[in-house]
Amino acid sequence: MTDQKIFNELKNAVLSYDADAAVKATKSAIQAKANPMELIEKALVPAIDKVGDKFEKMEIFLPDLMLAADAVKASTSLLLPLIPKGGKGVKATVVVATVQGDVHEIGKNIVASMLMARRFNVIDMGVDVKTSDLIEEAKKQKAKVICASALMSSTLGSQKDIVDFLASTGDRKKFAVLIGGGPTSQKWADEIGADGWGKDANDAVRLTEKYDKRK
Ligand code: B12
Repeated sequence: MTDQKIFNELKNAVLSYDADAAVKATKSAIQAKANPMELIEKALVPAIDKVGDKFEKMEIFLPDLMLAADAVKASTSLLLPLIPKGGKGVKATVVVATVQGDVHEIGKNIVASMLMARRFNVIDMGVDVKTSDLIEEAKKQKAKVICASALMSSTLGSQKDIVDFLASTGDRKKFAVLIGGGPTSQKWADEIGADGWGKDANDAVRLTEKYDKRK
């Protein structure tokens, strides 16, 4: 079990918009053998959520939000490679992306890393990925699953575009389309005809494993 002091140090680094302090806290947490996923879930995510709330209430402004995000990214870039990889062999190919119009990447990166740790062949296309490019790549790579992340109400429509685009080209059944991100929900997934919705990276892995078993 990780010491509360370690979580607090990392949380406070994000809350004070300090990437250097986040790196320092992450390095000492790693040295203390803290669990990387626990650090992400119990320190980084609550801290960036708190910053997001302050931004929504206009208590802070975009430059602070950007600095806090930099602190989270600096820490996750040290933690994500440490997630233990299990077993041998490679499972299905999964294309992961943040949808067109959306540059939020932290959650998408966590999803991609967790899938890699579970031996999926992950093609991470990055952020603000054009719907047609995403589908072209999924076809080229013979992917089984597409994971699409959207963090804003204004970009939810891009998730629907993926499902609609596949239907319009007769390719809908070739891929399981999984969606996630802040404003998404099971209701939204049902509404747009996505195959699954997940609240976190564990759900992304669970659903991908389910569709990997499908013929
Ligand atoms: C960090 C951040 C930023 C950073 C992003 C940095 C980066 N490199 O990623 C920066 C500063 C760049 C930014 C910019 C903007 N942001 Co911003 N941002 C956030 C913030 C605070 C945190 C997001 C985050 O990283 N969370 C942590 C991760 C771990 O969580 P997550 O992404 O939800 O992912 C988890 C799950 O959702 C799930 N998941 C994610 N994807 C998927 C996919 C699948 C398939 C599955 C199964 C699961 C899954 O698993 C993940 C891990 O557990 C949120 C507030 C919030 N609480 O979400 C606002 C927020 C998303 N941003 C917001 C806004 C408005 C903006 C800007 C428009 C601001 C502006 N005026 O310019 C721009 C957008 C630019 C654009 N075109 O995209 C709003 C959106 C409001 C809305 N509902 O539409 C929010 C909600 C803040 C707010 N409350 O007002 N932002």
